[in-house]
Amino acid sequence: MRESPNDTIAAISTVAGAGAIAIVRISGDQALGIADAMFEGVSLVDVPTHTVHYGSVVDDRGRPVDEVLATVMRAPGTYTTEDMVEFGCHGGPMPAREVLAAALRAGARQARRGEFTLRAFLGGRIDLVQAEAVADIVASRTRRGLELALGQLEGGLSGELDALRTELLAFRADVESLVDFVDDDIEPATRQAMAATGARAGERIERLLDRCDLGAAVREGVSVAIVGRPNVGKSSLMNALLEKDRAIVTAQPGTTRDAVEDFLHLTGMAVRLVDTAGWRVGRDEAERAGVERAKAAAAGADLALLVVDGSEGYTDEDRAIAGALSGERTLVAVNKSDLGCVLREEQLGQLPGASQGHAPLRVSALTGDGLGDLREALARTAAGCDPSESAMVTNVRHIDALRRCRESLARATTRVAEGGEAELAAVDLAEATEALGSVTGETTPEDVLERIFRRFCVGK
Ligand SMILES: Nc1nc2c(ncn2[C@@H]2O[C@H](COP(=O)(O)OP(=O)(O)OP(=O)(O)O)[C@@H](O)[C@H]2O)c(=O)[nH]1
Ligand SMILES: [Mg+2]
Repeated sequence: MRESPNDTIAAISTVAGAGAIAIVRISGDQALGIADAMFEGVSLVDVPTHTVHYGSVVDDRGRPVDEVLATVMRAPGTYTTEDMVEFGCHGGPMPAREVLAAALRAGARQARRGEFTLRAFLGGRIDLVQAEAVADIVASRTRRGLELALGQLEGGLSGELDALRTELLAFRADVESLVDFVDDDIEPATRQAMAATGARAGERIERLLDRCDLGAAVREGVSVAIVGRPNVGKSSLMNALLEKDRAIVTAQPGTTRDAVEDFLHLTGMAVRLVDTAGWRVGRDEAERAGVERAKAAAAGADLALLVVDGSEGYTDEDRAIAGALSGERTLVAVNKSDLGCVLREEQLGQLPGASQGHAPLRVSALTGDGLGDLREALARTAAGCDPSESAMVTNVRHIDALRRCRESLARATTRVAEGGEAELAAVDLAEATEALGSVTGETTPEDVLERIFRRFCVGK
């Protein structure tokens, strides 16, 4: 049988394996008929929409395979906008599989990844940005990441993009009205007024793009690189914060070579901790490579946690490392407080970050002293990388498209302001509108759609 977008589809929508219940979803024109054919209890084609019914699913010889609750939902007020039936089965691997098999026998086709959500998109219930938010909700690993994705699903970003499109279209209409004029006949004041519309739209794109990095940080968790000289206790501190032996610790300097990462859950958010190799001139090839990677990790991280050994003081080497970090995004942990601290209060005040409101913290990875304060400071500083706006671009695809939009728009605006040809500006603006449309899904090519929906699981 050839696949068609009009097929009625079915899939197990819950995770495979043990669980209290499992759900088999059916969606499409034939959903009610198919569900009714495999169900014994009431006639599912006759029941009102959005009602739940107890009964059994039976196999092809009429033998029950599971007792279920059937939820009947008629188009268009459903997840997919189509007729849908969901069977709530007993958990465990067998019942849901048998129920799915019954649905396939009754004429449904196994759904592809993300096909239910694809139908919600094709049915016009959500745009592409919202469909992607659904995938983000499923993939989110932090509460803030989840909030962000929910905001996007509720249409925060879609609203921003709509406003942008309205401005673009107004600008485009203006520019197209110029096409019939001879260039010299157009008043400079008219040109300037039009260019201002273009500039406003440009600023809107700029604001959206500014928030992109933040969006990524929240979705992935803010990243914190643990950096410092060899042997100051970076890996020990990582393990102590995570409360597990994640990174290897030895008394030998140069222990950590490859960056080791893990999520640290703080109140309401997760940060991605990255333990790195101690910074110094590496003795052997592998260590040198490790140090290079550590520098790259610090540069790529949202925050740096600089670890110094308080029992040895703040050395020239520490200072050299601190010099390579940005003060605003650096927090200092003065480790090994159990061995005593040779740094005086005023010396602590001169450490990086201190003047930016991140006071250095005395801690001991060994005894756990000061770790609570360090966690709090990390949460506070990470929250500084925290977005307040819900409409945010969380997605590389969006960033690419917005950049293309910005470039085409800027070209058009310059042409209009400087008396260039209106035809060319109109072409630029057509490109800008096209780029914007690819974010929300109006002009997204088939293969891109396919890639997007492949991110989903079967049954979503
Ligand atoms: N007394 C004391 N010893 C510590 C503390 N933290 C770490 N150490 C010891 O310091 C040594 C080095 O610890 P690591 O965690 O491997 O240090 P590192 O900074 O990751 O070292 P490299 O990976 O080699 O750069 C080990 O012997 C640890 O047991 C602490 O708070 N107090
Ligand atoms: Mg280490």
